Amino acid sequence: MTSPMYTDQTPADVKNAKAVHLLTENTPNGQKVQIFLEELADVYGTEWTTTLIDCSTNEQKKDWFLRLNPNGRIPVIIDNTQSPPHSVMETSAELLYLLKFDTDHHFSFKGDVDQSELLQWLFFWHGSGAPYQGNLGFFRRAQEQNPFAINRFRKETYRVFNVLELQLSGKYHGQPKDFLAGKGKGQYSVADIGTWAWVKNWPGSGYTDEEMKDFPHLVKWIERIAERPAVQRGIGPKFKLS
Ligand SMILES: N[C@@H](CCC(=O)N[C@@H](CS)C(=O)NCC(=O)O)C(=O)O
Repeated sequence: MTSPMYTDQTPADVKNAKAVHLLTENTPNGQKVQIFLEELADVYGTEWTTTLIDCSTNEQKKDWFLRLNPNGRIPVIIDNTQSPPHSVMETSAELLYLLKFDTDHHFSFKGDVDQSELLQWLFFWHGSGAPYQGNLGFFRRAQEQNPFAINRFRKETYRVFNVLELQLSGKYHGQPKDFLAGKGKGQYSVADIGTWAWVKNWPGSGYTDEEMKDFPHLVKWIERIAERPAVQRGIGPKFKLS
């Protein structure tokens, strides 16, 4: 017998959602998916509903939530147009799932080679960026200060910023790029969305303006993406717990 996806404890707005439903909190990981849904709304009119989770209360560790994501972390999307509803955990898997709405390839690529670049940069940040910047934040905020750990994650995040700078500067492929993946100057894609949501927080991660001068193309890329209305909405008040 299969265990039900929703229980008496599942909030009504989650249970009763009809289309894509997002469980999120306005953190870098949450923002990745928030931004992409806003982008899809601008281009395709995609509609979805949202439940804001307050992770400080450990709602994400409760049984009703673990049925949707046994990892007990936000964000999660549930596609209620599938029968039974289909839940997706892990931000990059969520962005890739939502690409099914991007039928005209505004945020992805038709060609295998360009799409392979998108996947490389999306995975690069997921596996080699977010864990370092996330741990840097964790150890910087921790009551018990551990200089060794802070130094390790600070250096690694800085190194990873430099990898992004190498890609955007075109140092090894001839031409500066506006976006991480795609031919020539590149095309804005979910690889940029997944990465930007974290990297834009460099001041909060403790880097100085002086240090960021080492990454001029990365800083311009942060500013370029920040100008997008969907990005501004995706990190804006509608996703903030009151
Ligand atoms: N690898 C996961 C990370 C998700 C994650 O760490 N989410 C954080 C918020 S940024 C969270 O839920 N923290 C609460 C907790 O760990 O209980 C993903 O990409 O979805």
